[in-house]
Amino acid sequence: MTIKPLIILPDPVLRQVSTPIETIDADIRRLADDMLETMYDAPGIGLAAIQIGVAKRMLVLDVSKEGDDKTPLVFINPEIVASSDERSIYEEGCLSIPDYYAEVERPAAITVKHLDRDGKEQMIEADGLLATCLQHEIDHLNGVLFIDHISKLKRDMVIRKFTKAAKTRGAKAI
Ligand code: GNR
Ligand code: NI
Repeated sequence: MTIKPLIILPDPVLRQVSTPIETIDADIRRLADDMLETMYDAPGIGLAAIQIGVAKRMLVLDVSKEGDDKTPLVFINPEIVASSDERSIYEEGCLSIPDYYAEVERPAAITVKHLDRDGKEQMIEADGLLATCLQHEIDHLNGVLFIDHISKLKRDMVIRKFTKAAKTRGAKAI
């Protein structure tokens, strides 16, 4: 297993729409393992493949509490098939937008259809942090970031800050 470098805002790769996975083979399972290792190392509670530069519709997450047993989950080609009218607000962060947090309102509960790492069809009902995290990750598969759900003023501020930081990093590398 390998820890992969994370793609950071404003890298346009984060805006790519990921494509469905057709066959779940050894390469895909290795990708899932690398994503989990990268997520645990960060540390984060979720990761989409595009965050390590792979435009495939796969996400991993683990919303278990610290101290409890780890519960790594792999979702391949996930689809939200139902969303509650009830909404909930969570303070979100993103490994691709380090050290920035903002409240986001989303459906409180969702039903997700997907394939697991063995290629078996699964359907899960999620609420709480799991529902929020799944929606955050499925957004990544569509090139959407959590800052797209906040005010344009705040979003532009964050993008400007990260664009400046990226330029400084580039200049330092010269
Ligand atoms: O680690 C993460 N924490 C988090 C907190 C609230 C809502 C969503 C998340 S996902 C984030 C990891 C990440 O960037 N996944 O794409
Ligand atoms: Ni994210």
